[in-house]
Amino acid sequence: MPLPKRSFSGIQPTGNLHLGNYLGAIKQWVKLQDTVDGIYCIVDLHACTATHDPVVLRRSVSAVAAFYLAAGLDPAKSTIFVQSAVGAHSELAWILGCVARFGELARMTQFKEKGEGRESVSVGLFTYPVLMAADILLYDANVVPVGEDQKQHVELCRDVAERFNATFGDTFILPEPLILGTGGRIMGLDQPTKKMSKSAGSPNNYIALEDDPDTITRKIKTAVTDTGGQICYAPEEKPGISNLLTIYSLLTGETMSDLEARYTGKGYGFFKRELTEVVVENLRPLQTRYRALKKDPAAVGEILRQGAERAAGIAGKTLSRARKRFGMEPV
Ligand code: ATP
Ligand code: LTN
Repeated sequence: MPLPKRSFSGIQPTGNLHLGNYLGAIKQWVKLQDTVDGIYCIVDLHACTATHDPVVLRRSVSAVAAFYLAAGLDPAKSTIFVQSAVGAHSELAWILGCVARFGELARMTQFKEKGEGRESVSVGLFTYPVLMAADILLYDANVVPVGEDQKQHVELCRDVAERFNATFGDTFILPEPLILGTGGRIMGLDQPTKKMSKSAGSPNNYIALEDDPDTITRKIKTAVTDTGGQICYAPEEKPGISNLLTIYSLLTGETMSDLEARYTGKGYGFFKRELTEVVVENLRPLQTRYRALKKDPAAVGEILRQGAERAAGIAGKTLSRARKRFGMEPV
């Protein structure tokens, strides 16, 4: 496959970023940035699909931006911006909403999971994947590096783009999801059969990128493991230890078989202490950069402003192409 030219992805500013977000998404973005034009968004419009506090939302936007930078996204190589700063996202979302089908949105598992058991859900939560399709298509993205849970949304984006192209003429590039084999789905520490999630009920579910060493130690110590006590990678039979091994392997680059060989005959307690060390040491430089960036909100704001300017230039061209094809040229 020829090298992808552009990558687009985003994270919702809805809470503490965690290891799943880092390993499943952000770490991939950083890896891609020397070979691909990366555009990375803080998707605040998506964050409003659940009840939100405007003040907390603004604070979370700054925190996510600082984490993108602290994790290694370089504004000289990648474009970083806030979704609501580029109006084209909302406009294209309306157009695509008239092309997407109610039935296909109703099949989205994220909508079903997030809506489950709630008395009322916003229309925005239902149309969420249409806005996500607009995000991706506006930038002619070839690849979308995301965690496994977003695969269905990227596939929907392709379907909607294909339908638009077939009906109104070639307009959009069809994107491919880019998902890590292991690591595309980091599981919750307290419930290793479900994905690690910032909206999980308990903070013991995730290791937040901001967690201090004592908190990380406590969370790994209490992480659910499996019966038997062997340290081997078997996600179906031993989801707890397999998840911890995945985290270890992704952070150190060591293969699963090397890790299994090294920890044969060692107990869970020993393995967990070594994993704690790995997590703490990997997060330390990121946290140091994060704290420095938090002290300089003007610098982060300027990076976001410049990012939005570049993003708006690219998005504006795609939007006017789509508008023309859709019959919205000025009369
Ligand atoms: P929420 O649980 O509130 O929906 P989230 O933790 O899933 O939030 P998102 O903002 O929805 O976070 O996801 C941002 C990116 O991180 C996406 O690419 C998503 O696929 C990825 N991601 C989220 N959780 C995980 C996980 N447990 N493992 C791997 N990747 C993940
Ligand atoms: N739905 C994604 C966030 C998101 C996104 C995007 C990811 C919104 N727009 C465009 C990739 C490309 C999520 O992680 N929940």
